[in-house]
Amino acid sequence: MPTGMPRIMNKNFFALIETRLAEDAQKICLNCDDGSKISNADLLELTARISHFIRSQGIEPGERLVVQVPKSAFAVALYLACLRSGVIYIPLNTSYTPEEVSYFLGDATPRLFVCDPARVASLSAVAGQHDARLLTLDSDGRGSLPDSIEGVAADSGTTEMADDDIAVILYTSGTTGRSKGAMLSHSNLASNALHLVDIWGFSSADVLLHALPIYHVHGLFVALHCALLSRATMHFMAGFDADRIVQMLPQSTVLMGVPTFYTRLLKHPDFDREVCGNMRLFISGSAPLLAETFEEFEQRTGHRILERYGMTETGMLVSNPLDGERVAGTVGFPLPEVETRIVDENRNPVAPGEVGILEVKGPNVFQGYWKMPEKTAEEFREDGYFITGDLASQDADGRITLVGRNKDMIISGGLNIYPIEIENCINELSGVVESAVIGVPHTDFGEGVVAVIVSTSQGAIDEDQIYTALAGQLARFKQPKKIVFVESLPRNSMGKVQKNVLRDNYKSLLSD
Ligand code: MLC
Ligand code: AMP
Repeated sequence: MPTGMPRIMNKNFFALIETRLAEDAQKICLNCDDGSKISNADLLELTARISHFIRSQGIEPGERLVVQVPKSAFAVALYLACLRSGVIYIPLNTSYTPEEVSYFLGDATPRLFVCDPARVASLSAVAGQHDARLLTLDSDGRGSLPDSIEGVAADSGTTEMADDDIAVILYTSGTTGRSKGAMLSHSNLASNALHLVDIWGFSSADVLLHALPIYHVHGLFVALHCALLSRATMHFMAGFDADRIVQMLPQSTVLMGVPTFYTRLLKHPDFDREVCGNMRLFISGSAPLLAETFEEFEQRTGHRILERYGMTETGMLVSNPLDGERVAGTVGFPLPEVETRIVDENRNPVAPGEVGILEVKGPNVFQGYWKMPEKTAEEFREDGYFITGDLASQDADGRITLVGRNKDMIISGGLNIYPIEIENCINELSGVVESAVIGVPHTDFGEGVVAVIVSTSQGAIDEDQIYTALAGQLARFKQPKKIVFVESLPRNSMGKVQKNVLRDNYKSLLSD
């Protein structure tokens, strides 16, 4: 059990958050971009009112609430209210199309679906189709959900939860093109959050620049939980804006971001040692941080970025040390209670320095994929280790370096994209014989999507027609940044498309 884990019977993660926030009720928790300041007491009160509303709708613990809303203090309270009432919270990327949202509603069968009022026209039919009641919430905390809690009293009590009860389902793309809902329990969240607060030295003196979206592990769990449990104040920003970050850095102590945050900051003319003078820590994760970014950052600011590694299914797994050597290109050491091993294809442990597949075990590892017991079983070994699909090596001192992925996944600006989902959409278009979607180096996003397409005949389909067709189906970040037409795809003797050849052929297409 991590230090600081109180011996409370109710394993509802909200009980822990509430205890921590209540210890300094007047402290500012969220310092929002619109100038509003939300204290710990304000947040708890809003949470209790939303929770009362959720319960009054007859929504029982274990039932689901799906949200696709812009970032706001109200959205944070909505998340906490779900934890509090035991209702499973399911956040969706705000750029998902109605077609994508329809899949998630069909799979999760939520009682309530909360969306941005600006999208009601395109989403109300989808909600109706899946029997979900539709409510709205915008970036200013306005909408039919806030209207519904007008005058609603704060309820008392936090629903009793056991260790393995599900708190959140986060959808993650899959190798089959079908998204899987990773089920995270209350204790998965609590154990990971408590360890991160400890190992990164979070305290109530911290001011966290929160510029990440709150629908993924990084912004929702890692950043938010660290700040809430330590009673740090958050500068809560709608999204990443380099000008705004530079402006707020002198009043902050910690920034968490994907590597694109850091490469963009390095391009900012006013980003220097002086504006970083009050900062104690820059943390990077979700995608590989290039050694050259690490080095340039240190030269410019004097700070060595702390890189860490994690996954939706597991929360954070490995981190460079707060005190101790942070080595560029490595992700550091396993977190307390996280067991790691690196194995070859025959499942035998590899020698130090050798590359293999990283497998992990610990109290942070998820409870399985929602309604997919077979898929869940495939991803675990008999002895309970979860197969990450990441290729890594570990040196004799225990330090881990990620060297690639065993899964056909692209990470663009910290967002994961599975090529098969895009290939399936392209292959259905008339005029297309087949396609191969690859990730190639991208100056801003680290990797960018390129679609290589074979058409039935020259001119049978053009780029614009493909972009138009994909626009209705796929979120913007998944759409190819470039399309290339070829006569045929390179294949090996087994007939498998050689994506490595394509990646090599087009490696300079999206970078300077
Ligand atoms: C935006 N676009 C992207 C993109 N983000 N395209 C590819 N990849 C992305 N990540 C599109 C936009 O729709 C737009 O398209 C064009 O690219 C330029 O957009 P922008 O205005 O420059 O983008 P911006 O809004 O500034 O967003 C970029 C970003 C954002 C990097 C700040 O993507 C972001 O916040 N990423 C973080 C994602 C994250 O939280 N990952 C953690 C996952 S958890 P057009 O054509 O319309 O102009 C995880 C586990 C772990 O992985 O270990 O943490
Ligand atoms: P997700 O499925 O969105 O949770 O993304 C998890 C994946 O992101 C991991 O399996 C890794 O492939 C990748 N990832 C996370 N952190 C890092 C990192 N620091 N360096 C390289 N890849 C990372």
